[in-house]
Amino acid sequence: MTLRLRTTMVALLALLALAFALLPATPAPASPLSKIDPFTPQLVTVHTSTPADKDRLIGLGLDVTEHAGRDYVEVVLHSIADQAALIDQGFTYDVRIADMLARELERIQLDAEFAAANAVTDLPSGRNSYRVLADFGAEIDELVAAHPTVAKRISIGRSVEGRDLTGIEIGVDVNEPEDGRPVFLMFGAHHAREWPSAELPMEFAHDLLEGYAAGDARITDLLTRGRAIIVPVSNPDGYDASRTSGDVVDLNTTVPQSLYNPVTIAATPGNAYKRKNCRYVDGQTQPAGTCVAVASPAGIGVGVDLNRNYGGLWGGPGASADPSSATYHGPAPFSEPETQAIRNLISTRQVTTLITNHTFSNLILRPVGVNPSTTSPDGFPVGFAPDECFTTADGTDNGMQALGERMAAQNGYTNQFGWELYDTTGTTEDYSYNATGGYGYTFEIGPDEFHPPFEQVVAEYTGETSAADRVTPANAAELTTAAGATCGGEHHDHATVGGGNREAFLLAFTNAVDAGTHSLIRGEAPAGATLTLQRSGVFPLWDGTPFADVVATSMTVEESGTFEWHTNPSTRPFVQSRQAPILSDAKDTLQVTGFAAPSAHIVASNNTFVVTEDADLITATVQGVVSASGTAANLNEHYVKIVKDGVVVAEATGFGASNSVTWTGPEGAGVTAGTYTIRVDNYLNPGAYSLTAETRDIVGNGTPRQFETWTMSCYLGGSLAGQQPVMVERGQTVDVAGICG
Ligand code: 0X9
Ligand code: ZN
Repeated sequence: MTLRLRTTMVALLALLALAFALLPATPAPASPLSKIDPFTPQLVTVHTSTPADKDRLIGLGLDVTEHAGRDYVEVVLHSIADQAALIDQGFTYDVRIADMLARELERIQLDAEFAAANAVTDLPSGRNSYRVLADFGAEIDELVAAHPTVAKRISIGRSVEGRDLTGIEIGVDVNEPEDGRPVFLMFGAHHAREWPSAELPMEFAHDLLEGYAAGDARITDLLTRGRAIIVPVSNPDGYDASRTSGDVVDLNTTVPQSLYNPVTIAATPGNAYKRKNCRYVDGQTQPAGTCVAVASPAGIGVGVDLNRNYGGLWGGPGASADPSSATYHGPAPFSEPETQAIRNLISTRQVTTLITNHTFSNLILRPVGVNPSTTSPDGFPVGFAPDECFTTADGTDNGMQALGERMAAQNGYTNQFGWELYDTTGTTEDYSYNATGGYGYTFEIGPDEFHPPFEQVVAEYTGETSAADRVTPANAAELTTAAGATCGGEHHDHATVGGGNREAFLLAFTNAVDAGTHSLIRGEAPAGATLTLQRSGVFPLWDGTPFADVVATSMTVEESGTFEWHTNPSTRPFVQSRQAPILSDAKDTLQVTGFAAPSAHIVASNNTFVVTEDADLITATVQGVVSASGTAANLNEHYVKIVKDGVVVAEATGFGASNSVTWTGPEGAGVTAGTYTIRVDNYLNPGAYSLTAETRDIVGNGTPRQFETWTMSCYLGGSLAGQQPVMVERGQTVDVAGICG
């Protein structure tokens, strides 16, 4: 029977001493650890001098963090193979944390000292150390017991290994039927190792409930006008594995005892740096415990990246089809029970604002996830989110960018698009925004670690961070230029923080209950009537496949005989922004069959495209081709850019069989006649490519601006009493007459 150790550092040291005492007096024939990959994970800063370098790096499928700047990306190296992949591809890097296991042990030590010195902290719960999985459910039960009319435990589903996806719903009269109030939704721990992302939402639950109990006017107002739903651990299997098998593990569990490792106590980080969920075999469930019992290098190879598994443009740039990749998108959109449960929650409530918490990099990220000039499945640029800017009735801008700015002023983070560091598809907020129109953000909490010493968690919540910890990257302004441009607004760097993430969360909740940034449907109906709102539609996956989606929510009419239903707009942003114009035949065209680039070199090919007459748009598409010798081209390494007067005006840098970019001219005003350069950046590719560029005019609106309606129904005593289509836009209030007949 193998010896399994999960131990504190003290116990480990004792065992190490014992192990050495038991070693044979004669030297072993080889190093006792020679059979074991001695590599411990490292956090390294990879130099990427161009954005394309960054994409090329991401294409390697390594464990890339969100911590990146103009010329670097931080990457976790889990094995010698990871390290070799970097070196082989000619990347250079600096080591930031040379031994993440040692850092893990150091953190355990620091946390023990911190807890010993601080029996109670400034957190709403007073906690002084990280929770374990069971703490969340137990604490939710305690909160509900202490605040029974304001808090309710909910279960939204189960994980791959059958663990409960537990949440807490908070609002005045929370046990009464749905009454048309909007929902502010918050998630933590999609990624296993990102522990603070579960701590902060849980603290916010305490804050709301204790604030309400203490008569705090602002919190009482929020909980009267809306409900908060908090699911602190979205990936409980992975979280539990990371949290509890992150301590030192005896390698005898994976390497049979032999002369070479008599009683070896060697250390691995277990699952401390696991990212994904615990799916071992696509589509199959498995007993609880498999995730920690079956070895995988630092738990990273196994599982689906839940934050690539959602349906919004699933399967596109920044997501991998390779199950061993850190960003494996899974075999299908919503293939995982965890994302299915979240989808079900978002589709059955009117979630007007959402924050999904992650670590790290001090960022507030918002849709879209892909460079806006990338050609989307319908042939037009992906574009900016239609609600990037939105002017409310009072004349102020309250779009997603503006709310991001206000929150950033509180937590001191940088407010920017999801795509600014790297493309992603299939993420939580891209899906929820596309499917519902509810504002959605990813928070990347903390400056530099997945799970830093706990003291930092306290500071991130309260805002008492040290200056050093909240410094935004030197190039933050550069990274957010595009963000500043779109609403005609300015970007601000937040060198100082206000009320920390506590205050940022409160601002998000405030937006969630403000009808000015969503929609309101009002009317009269008999008390006790059940009203429903339903909308079916499709949104495309990245390959263009239509993917069906239904939102179906309900409420009960109260004694007053009137209702006010806070909803998302009836037309989804994706539909609203897609007008599917009819295009003319190609006007000017360029056709090039490319060269075979020398291997392991970055080669830019500049192709001149003379546009003889003005046009509405220019599209350039590059495709890898099979070389004459029959060698299949690496189809993943061509980027295509439209260059005017030496400036890249639009580019597509995704990984895939082809890349296509569409430019509609400055501010969409059309393309003027002149000489353009269509640049193909060809990476590491001995194959060739074909390039097409063409201009076209928009000759009509195939489908004029599309609208969607909610189907509103009234049920009296369980039978259908009336039904109407209801169209309502963002910021609009619609009065519905006679919905119950
Ligand atoms: O890559 C991710 O899933 C997130 N970063 S992390 O380091 N926590 O893994 C970032 C997701 C950003 N999503 C979009 N803005 N689309
Ligand atoms: Zn994450």
